[in-house]
Amino acid sequence: MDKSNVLFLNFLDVIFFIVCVTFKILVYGKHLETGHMKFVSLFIPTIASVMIIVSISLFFNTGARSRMLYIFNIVISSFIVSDIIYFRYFKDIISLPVLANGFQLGAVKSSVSSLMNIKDFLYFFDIAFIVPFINRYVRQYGSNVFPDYKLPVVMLLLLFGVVLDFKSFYGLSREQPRLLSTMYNKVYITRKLGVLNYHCLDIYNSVSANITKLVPDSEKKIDEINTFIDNNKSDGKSLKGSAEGKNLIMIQVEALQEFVMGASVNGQEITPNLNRWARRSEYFNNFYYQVAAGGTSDAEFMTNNSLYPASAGSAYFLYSGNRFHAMPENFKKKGYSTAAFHAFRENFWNRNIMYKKFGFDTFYGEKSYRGNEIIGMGLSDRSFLNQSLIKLDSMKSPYYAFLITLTSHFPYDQVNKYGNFDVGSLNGTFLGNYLKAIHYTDQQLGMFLDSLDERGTLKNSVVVLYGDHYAVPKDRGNQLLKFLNINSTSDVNWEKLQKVPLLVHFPDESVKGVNNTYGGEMDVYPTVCNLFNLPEKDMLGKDLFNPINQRVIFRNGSFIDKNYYYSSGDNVYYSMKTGKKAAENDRLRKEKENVLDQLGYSDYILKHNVMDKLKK
Ligand code: GP9
Ligand code: MN
Repeated sequence: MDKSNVLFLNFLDVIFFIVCVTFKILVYGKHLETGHMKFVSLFIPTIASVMIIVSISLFFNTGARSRMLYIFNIVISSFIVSDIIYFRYFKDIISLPVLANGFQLGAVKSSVSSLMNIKDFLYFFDIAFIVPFINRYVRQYGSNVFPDYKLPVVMLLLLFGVVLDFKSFYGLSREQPRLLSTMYNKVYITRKLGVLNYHCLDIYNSVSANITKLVPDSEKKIDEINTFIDNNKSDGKSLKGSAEGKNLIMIQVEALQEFVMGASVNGQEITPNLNRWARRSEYFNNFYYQVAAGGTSDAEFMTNNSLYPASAGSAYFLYSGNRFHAMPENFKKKGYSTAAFHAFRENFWNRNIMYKKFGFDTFYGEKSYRGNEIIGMGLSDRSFLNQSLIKLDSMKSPYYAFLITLTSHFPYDQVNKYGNFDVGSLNGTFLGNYLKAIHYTDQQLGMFLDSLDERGTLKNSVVVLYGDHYAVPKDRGNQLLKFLNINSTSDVNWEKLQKVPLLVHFPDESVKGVNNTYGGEMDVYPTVCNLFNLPEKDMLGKDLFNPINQRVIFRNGSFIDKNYYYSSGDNVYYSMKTGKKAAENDRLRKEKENVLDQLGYSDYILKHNVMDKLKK
């Protein structure tokens, strides 16, 4: 075979691949129209992933090399074009679990062809009209990579790609620690790491989750879980069936932390409306959020399933193929109609798929609302709650309605849209901004609850309202401790602040008062089952009106109760009374093991998808 005299022509296929595929990925990045798209930052991970492919291809002889690059070009371009079409409709990137479930559930409502654009096919132009010629040329005149130094050259290129790529992944994992395992913001990952890295990460996460599912489940383990579930039920009958046949309106409030309840800033109540409604409700003041990496979605997952969140990643993505016995399905068996309301992208946190799995008849997402007032991430709580009132009116009773608010979402920087709540010396601080945001949301919730009251809806409805998770991250903790006049920065004091309010409002306010029972999001579903007389079969939480214990378990194995806080990270117990460290004793050690068992049961149920094999 003749060799070309010009070196670069020997590697025309390689050079073309590097230039063209990098260009395609960068242009695609621009399609994601996320505002401040930076080419430079996308360039590094993109070129890194391209170099990895190229270095592997250089191992082979010219024919195989050009064919391999050709196939990769086709695969990458197909990913890009399908992603673009998907993005047009969902404003998100395709992922394997979504593909596996979404299409089968009819999630793609609009036909693919109507979303296609003739320009999309430009991504295939080179594949059809250029690469075949280049490949023919290279097969004739091209040469293998420097035969004498093949291994070192290839290894060097590979190392270059891997190190550069690793740097980008590492940087992102530092910037947003839970992002890579949960993939909750796929657009962001793609923007930061490039489409190639994104899809590799997606495949890795899905495959590793599926491998654990393949291990067969054991009868023994299922018996053990069933025994636990049996012993976990209380004999108490307090308020049993007291809400039978009534509606349930459950409101999950974004970043509503408990410390704002009853508190004032600059001489004014922060949450005057929630304070007023708390007085008219059963108010749980020792109620903790128990979310892990799945944030908001973990809170929803727990309150509707009484299962713990995934130990890593998000249950909404990892277990979207599972069978659940969720609250909506349970209500539906009693003839209820059910709907979820959240005016944000339907597929964010995989909600469109999970809500169907849970048995919601309807999901009113972003597309079901008029986008007439945007604050921060999306539709304002004011508009969301106003439009939801109308939707609620049209629901067939009895119903279960689950609403999730959005405006008071981190980083609380839309201060001039929250109204003019003056937080005095806290103006311009992170905490001050949060107080403004939550004051705004409190106003909208007040309007919503008052309207339900005026319409007479509350006469035949129970309202459950709680916060999803913390508002103030630990690295801003000092501002909060100062605001609350807490001098000690000890772990137990911080932990005591990780509460969210829980209000249960009964028709005619037949039950109200402050309830000190220790509980958390895991306990909402069993509590609802008791009130509405729903079968309570396979839940890991407890009924808060008939508590069998006073313990709250966190995903990382820490737990808190009236007397002790156990911090799993450093394996230390604290006395709740004195705040001082406490020595481990037999009872505590047993408790610690028991906690890990319970988390393990939840993991087992999810990983092996055995909900239907548990207690009937
Ligand atoms: C968006 C919202 C945010 O739909 O639920 O989730 P978070 O970031 O709080 O987990
Ligand atoms: Mn949230």
